[in-house]
Amino acid sequence: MRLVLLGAPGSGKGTQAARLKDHLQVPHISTGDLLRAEVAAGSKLGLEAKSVIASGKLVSDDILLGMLEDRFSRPDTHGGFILDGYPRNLAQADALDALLKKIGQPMDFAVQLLVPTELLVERIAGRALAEGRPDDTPEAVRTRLKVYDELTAPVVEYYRQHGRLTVVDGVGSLDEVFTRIIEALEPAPTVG
Ligand code: B4P
Repeated sequence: MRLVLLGAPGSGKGTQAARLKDHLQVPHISTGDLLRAEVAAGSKLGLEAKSVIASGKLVSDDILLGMLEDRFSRPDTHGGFILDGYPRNLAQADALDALLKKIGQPMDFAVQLLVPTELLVERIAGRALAEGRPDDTPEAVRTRLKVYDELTAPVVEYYRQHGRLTVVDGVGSLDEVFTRIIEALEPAPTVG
């Protein structure tokens, strides 16, 4: 299965993708994790991305596409994947479709996790205390939510218009949200 998870920061994409990966037996590709690994390794790309991530803005489309092409060239993606954190703007959505067409792996589903803003802020504040991620500061979170509304929300419409969007209520326990996603991915029973 080829799946993309969409949702605002804190909506549970990374959290649910980690569970879905075991259930669906396909790799979890998180562009946030790929970028954080570059930062941790101190690579040239990581050095370029570090301050952009900490500010809550988007890293350049060119860097992301290069990273993604590299990831999709690995054979573990040939049987499907869960993409989390990409696309984050319409240019990335177009680039992804072109890339997947080129490798003959069109997207099956886009799942949007829907969570109200107050709850997003609360969850990220919880993670800030637990993990101290540099982009979980109140100022960076404000920027990330604004970037989501302005640049990423249109991506949800993009998948809706292409008939590939499923919206899932992201409020509830981790198990509840997980079960909703699995149910949303199941084919509708045929009648008669
Ligand atoms: P990401 O790593 O994608 O960060 P995110 O949007 O905050 O989502 P994440 O997956 O981490 O959190 P989740 O909702 O699971 O991106 C970080 C940065 O990298 C971006 O700001 C940008 O700078 C850069 N970047 C990444 N991709 C890019 C791209 N394509 N283009 C340009 N730049 C890019 O969880 C959040 C918290 O909620 C966790 O603490 C979790 O435990 C909690 N939670 C989850 N589900 C819950 C539930 N049901 N109940 C209670 N708590 C829950």
